[in-house]
Amino acid sequence: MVVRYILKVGGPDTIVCNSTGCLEVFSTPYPRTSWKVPWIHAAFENSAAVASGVDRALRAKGVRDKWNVVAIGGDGGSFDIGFGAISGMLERGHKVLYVCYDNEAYMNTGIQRSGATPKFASTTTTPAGKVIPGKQEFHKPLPFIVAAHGAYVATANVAFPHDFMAKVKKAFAFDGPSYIQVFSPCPTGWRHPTELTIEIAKLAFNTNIFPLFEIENGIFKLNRKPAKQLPVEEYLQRQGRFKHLKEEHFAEIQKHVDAEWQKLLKLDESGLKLF
Ligand SMILES: Cc1ncc(C[n+]2csc(CCOP(=O)(O)OP(=O)(O)O)c2C)c(N)n1
Repeated sequence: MVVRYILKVGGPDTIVCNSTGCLEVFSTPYPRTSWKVPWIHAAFENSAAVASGVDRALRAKGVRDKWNVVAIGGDGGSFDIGFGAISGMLERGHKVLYVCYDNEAYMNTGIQRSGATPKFASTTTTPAGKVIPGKQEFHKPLPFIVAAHGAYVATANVAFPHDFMAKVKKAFAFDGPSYIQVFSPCPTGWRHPTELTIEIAKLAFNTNIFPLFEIENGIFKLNRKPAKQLPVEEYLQRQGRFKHLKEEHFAEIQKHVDAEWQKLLKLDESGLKLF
């Protein structure tokens, strides 16, 4: 879904640099490919560096305006191992859109925790049991870390395709680096039926677990607010990775989500230029 929406906006004149991960694996089973646009398989950690090189090469050839350049990586490839390459791409000011499809763990290699995995999620490296109730840390605030570099930043969600595509359009038009983090449930890793994917993605929005916002010219803007905020249990209880959670865990997550949401509301109202 993420790729379909990006390419609906970008069209055939789009060059894709793809980090190692689920997307690369399932879209290129040797000797076939699902891609009908120029596509480069980067290593796990360096799609942002490869895309930076593509940007420079197109400039050298005098054809930069003809192409959209997008780097795509999972959250492991973006939050953790590829973070240095992303930071370099942003700091050098390349005209590249980096899209992180955020399925909240290293899924391709069997559901290991990443810096994007939410607190208390059970993964193979943070297994819920007698010792710990799943991952012990909250996730890394990557959109803000990216925004501090001066890039155009947005969050998106596969359940809101028009919002996502409008942000992709804006990013491709922006003369500099941009970053979109798109919420993308993984039925295998989150242990929910595939047909609940969009329902779960909508619940992440309606519980304020994954807010939709932009940071443009350093100014934070909430794009939409849930008509009625739902309790986090509604989202968490539908997924096997959270099935061990007790009342106290729900309460801790709710408290954290509410505090974060209050912060975002204040930022939104302030109109403050953060970066
Ligand atoms: C340097 C390096 N370390 C480890 C791996 C093994 N590896 C390949 S894909 C992957 C996980 C990818 O996770 P993520 O970026 O979150 O994408 P997803 O699989 O969830 O789509 C790992 C650990 C690798 N290819 N290269």
